[in-house]
Amino acid sequence: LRMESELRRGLAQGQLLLHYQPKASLRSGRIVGAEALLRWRHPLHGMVPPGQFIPLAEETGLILDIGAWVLEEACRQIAHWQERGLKVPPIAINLSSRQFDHHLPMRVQAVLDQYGLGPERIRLEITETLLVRGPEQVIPIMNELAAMGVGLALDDFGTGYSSLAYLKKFPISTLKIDRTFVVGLPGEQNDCAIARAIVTMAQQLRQEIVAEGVETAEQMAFLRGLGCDQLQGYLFSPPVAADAFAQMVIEDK
Ligand code: G
Ligand code: G
Ligand code: NA
Ligand code: MN
Repeated sequence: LRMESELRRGLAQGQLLLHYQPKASLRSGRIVGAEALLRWRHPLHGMVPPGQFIPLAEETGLILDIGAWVLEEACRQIAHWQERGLKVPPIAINLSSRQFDHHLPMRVQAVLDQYGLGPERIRLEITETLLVRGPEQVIPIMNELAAMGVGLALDDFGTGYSSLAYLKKFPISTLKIDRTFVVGLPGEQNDCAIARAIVTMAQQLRQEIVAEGVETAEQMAFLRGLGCDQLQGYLFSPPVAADAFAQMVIEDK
């Protein structure tokens, strides 16, 4: 209860911020995207990672206000970078399943309009937990976002409920291979088989594929060999503050 009110106050008092983790092309090595990741700078406890407060925010519904803040803050930051002449790649924003209602497309459009951004400037990362509500609930919302030109990425792929039958009905432009399958590459045969199957399937479905949690050069080499498009992970860069990310983009020539 105490943490809930502290988090609410933290949101109101500007204690939340976004870090950005770059995604690199496995072909060129260039920065081709980034994921915005929430941080809470608590006045006493310092930087609190989202794993420690997002579950509570989800339970209490505070994630709706936090999610609205994240969307706006990411768009504000992108617009700010663009005004400075920075060529920032598309920024992926995580969405809680609870944000995924029929108002969402309109809300996203309003924030894009507010900051004068085209839909290709952002991506939305969703997780398989959305599917518990059933495809008839979520597919129309996904279709609306896709029609607006906002790309959807399915995060943590392979860990949740997703049935392959649903996958073909979803207008998903990107699959993110969960890091639990990346960690064992290239030594673990099972992880190799799973990674290969996911990449092959994504290619057939014409989805872009991002490997998460890439920490070693051996993992990178294996994923490149599979034809995976992008990597995200500590090997390339941890999540960094906005200014540090901007500097990486400037130096990425
Ligand atoms: O950065 P870290 O590994 O601690 O993130 C933990 C979890 O928090 C991840 O699953 C990530 O997707 C989630 N997360 C990070 N930022 C956001 C956000 O802005 N919104 C939502 N809903 N989840 C986020
Ligand atoms: O659930 P989601 O995929 O959004 O989680 C992203 C989280 O993974 C981020 O909070 C980030 O801190 C973490 N992360 C990013 N790269 C790596 C990595 O190379 N190794 C590990 N263990 N975690 C990572
Ligand atoms: Na994510
Ligand atoms: Mn993920």
